[in-house]
Amino acid sequence: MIEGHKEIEVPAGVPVWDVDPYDPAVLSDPSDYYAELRAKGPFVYLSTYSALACGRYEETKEVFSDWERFVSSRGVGLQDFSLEEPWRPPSIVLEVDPPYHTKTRAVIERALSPKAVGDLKETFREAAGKLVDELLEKGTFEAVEELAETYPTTVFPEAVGLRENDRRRLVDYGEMVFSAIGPDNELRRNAMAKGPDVVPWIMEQCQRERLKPEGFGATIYAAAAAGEITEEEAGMLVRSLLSAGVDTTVAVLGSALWCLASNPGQFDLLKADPKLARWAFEETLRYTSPVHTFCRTANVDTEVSGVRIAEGTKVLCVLGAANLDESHWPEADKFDIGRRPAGHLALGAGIHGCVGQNVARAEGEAVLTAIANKVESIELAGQPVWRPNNSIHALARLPVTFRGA
Ligand code: OVM
Repeated sequence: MIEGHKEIEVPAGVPVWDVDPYDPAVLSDPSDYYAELRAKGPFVYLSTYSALACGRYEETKEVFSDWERFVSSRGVGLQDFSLEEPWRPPSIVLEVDPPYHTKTRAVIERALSPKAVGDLKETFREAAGKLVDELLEKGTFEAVEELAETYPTTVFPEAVGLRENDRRRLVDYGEMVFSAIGPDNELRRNAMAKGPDVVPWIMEQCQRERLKPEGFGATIYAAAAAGEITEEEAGMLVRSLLSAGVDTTVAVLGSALWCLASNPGQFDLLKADPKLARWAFEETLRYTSPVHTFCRTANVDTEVSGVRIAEGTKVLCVLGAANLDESHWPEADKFDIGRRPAGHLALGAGIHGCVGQNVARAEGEAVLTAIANKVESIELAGQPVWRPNNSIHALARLPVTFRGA
């Protein structure tokens, strides 16, 4: 066993690479690692973890979306849940396969439907306008804390219907669930150390009586009242919202601001046509991949692009590398809001594709539209600092200056 999964042989023709993708230095500045991973071939064997990794667009998409051969029920991190006990009861939507997945996914999809999210758009826009006004007033501010964290932790708990909001615990829980996808390294251990304070609070907020009669949580509990799922399953699906809905949007908003601050020509295009906000958001997803890596587990002996993959093999699907693959994306390393990057893998692909993407887009569009309408220039006011995490690519600090029109 290695990191909770079976040790595998090096498949014929696959290069052995001793890089540690979870080294904080790689996580903070992954572009060389991404490029080398793609250059080495469709798959590499990571000797540090006895696992395969892929970072070319085609193979990453194939492995990530083929739920029959590459299952999620054995965990989407390095640990194989068929061999080791996970750190928390598995998610009943992320870490399961059909047919069970089909049922839970339908419930959460209904709660986060285009109609449900459409009803929130005005509230999201108002909150974004107000926040951007406040930041313009300040001029220079810390964009991770004061924008990227503040916005989602204001609008999202409200949309879920939480009666109690605790920004710190919501962000720290995200840090835990996403670092849990990686190896038992210092990053994971530091995040997990907050568990005793954070986990009981999160579990408490998932209970029916803790939720308002309207919101995503209420819709999920309505499915329990209708007998579609149990009350306990409803609580677990609310836990999924709180697991996946905070750190991801925190990451993408910080990165969007970084992209605009470092590409003033692109910000000019956005200001000239604020309707491009949705494409600026989409291109930020492709260009920065807020979720950089998730794993799958081969559940059968199989083959991808001529490479034999044995049952029990963990495959790191490096979404961040696939989204920058120059053989799929012309001028992949350019942030270009005119690109319309359909098919990027930042939200996954296939049956496990991000179920919260309507919510994420509504938040992103609201914030970027408010910035496009109100802000004349965005400048870096200091060095951006990245925050290494085993599966999230996000900034820790981003000092910026907004100047008004
Ligand atoms: C969950 C969940 C879903 C997506 C991502 C995630 C690791 C968690 O259902 O708990 O983060």
